[in-house]
Amino acid sequence: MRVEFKQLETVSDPRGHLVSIEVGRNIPFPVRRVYYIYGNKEGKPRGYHAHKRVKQALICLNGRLKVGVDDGKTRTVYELKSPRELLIIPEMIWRVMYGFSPDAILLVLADQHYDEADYIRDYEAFLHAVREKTPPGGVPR
Ligand code: T46
Repeated sequence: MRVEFKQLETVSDPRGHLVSIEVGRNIPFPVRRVYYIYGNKEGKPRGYHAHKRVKQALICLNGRLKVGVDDGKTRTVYELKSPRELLIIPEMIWRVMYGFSPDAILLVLADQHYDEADYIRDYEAFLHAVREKTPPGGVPR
């Protein structure tokens, strides 16, 4: 699984808009945990970690924010600015969330329950773990 940024199918009619999240259709993993982040203070970035196993799907329900993702080789920044956008982040991706607008609400769907032991919070340790998995030449073991 790779980082994926997708537009969610939206059903619009004169009343407004409806977006449906369905495991196996637009979410490529079972969902065992849902959490959301709101009221994030300006200039207070979050994240700075990777997960050993947890996969997540991020949707900015209101406002906007940026998400920087890093697989150990390439860094990409996504701006989440619409509830129609979905960012899938698989395991072993370093992430930083920043640039939250005051009204931002970030919804996260995760495939596993919360477990601090799943976090890699040291960037050097993350790089080391990624390089162990991918030897020179880039062919994963
Ligand atoms: C991630 C990004 C997108 C819980 O008790 N249960 C939970 O499900 C989560 C996610 C966190 N917590 C506790 C652990 C910490 O004491 O909430 C506190 C803040 O967590 P953290 O500093 O890890 O939050 P963020 O915003 O840096 O990262 C979170 C998720 O932890 C992480 O998995 O990918 O959002």
